Amino acid sequence: MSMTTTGEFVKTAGWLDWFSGPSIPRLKVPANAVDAHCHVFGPGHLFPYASERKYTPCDASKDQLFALRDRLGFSRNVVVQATCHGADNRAMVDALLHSQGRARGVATVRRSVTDAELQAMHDAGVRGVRFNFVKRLVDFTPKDELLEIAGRIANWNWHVVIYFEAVDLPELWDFFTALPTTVVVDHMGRPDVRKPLDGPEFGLFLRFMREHPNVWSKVSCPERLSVSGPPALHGEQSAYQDVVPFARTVVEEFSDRVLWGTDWPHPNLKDHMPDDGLLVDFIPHIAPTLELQRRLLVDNPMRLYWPEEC
Ligand code: 0GY
Repeated sequence: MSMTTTGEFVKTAGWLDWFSGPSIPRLKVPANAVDAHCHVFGPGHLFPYASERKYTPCDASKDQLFALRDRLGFSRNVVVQATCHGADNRAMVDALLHSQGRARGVATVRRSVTDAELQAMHDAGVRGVRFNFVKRLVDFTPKDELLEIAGRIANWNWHVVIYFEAVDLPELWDFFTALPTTVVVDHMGRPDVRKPLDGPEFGLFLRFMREHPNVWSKVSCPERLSVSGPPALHGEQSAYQDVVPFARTVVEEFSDRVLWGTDWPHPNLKDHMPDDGLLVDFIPHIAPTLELQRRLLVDNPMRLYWPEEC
């Protein structure tokens, strides 16, 4: 099915739309499972895409996100502000407000954000801000501005989500380790899975987590990190196998500081669009025991996003 972008927006050339018929996962996730990394896009006629965006996606509404949540057997979402909406958090906040308390959010804010705006976002369910260092997605924001924001959001007991490429970790190390809050890394810091698991690059990421107990990691996005590819190419059992050792290492060593998410609606994929049901069925490859699955999908995200219910 082809999906459109509404309003005056035209999708980026070659854009891959999210997959509208995901399979029902064979894995029955535990009660209260949280999809801790997903987005909403627009719809553009209600929530226009930001002028500074680097891509124009197809629309992906809150109702479509909630339908996916139910189909996959999940209970809750963490909706992360996508860069195509810049620092205009209205689409994300609207999703939280219509979730009946079953969604929390991560916002993008600028230095100019007021305390009243932060409080309103907190009341809607926002619990973090995202700092993005992936150059194809955002323009540079000065580190002193980000540190100032981190200091302010700490007053609401929010955390900072950081998105960066593995090669940039050495340069960003001092900044990341100076952050005063819990720090959540998107997609394990995007390891190059062609490089060795025990090589210096992934070794630095593991050291980052070992030496800093405030650092958590999402073990999401095998479809984004994999070079060996999806099930259609290699058969379901070997889907994204090159990512497994990296994610499993992180899950097993830091089982109380890992989160998982679909990354629906999967922005900027170039070669294939994953079936979200199969992504759920990938979880036992990286979290092989029921105990690890419960920590990854329930205990950890609940502690971070719904501590009042723990
Ligand atoms: C992701 C990954 C990407 C994009 C964004 O906010 C975004 O635009 O996060 C990406 O292109 O790698 O986590 O959704």
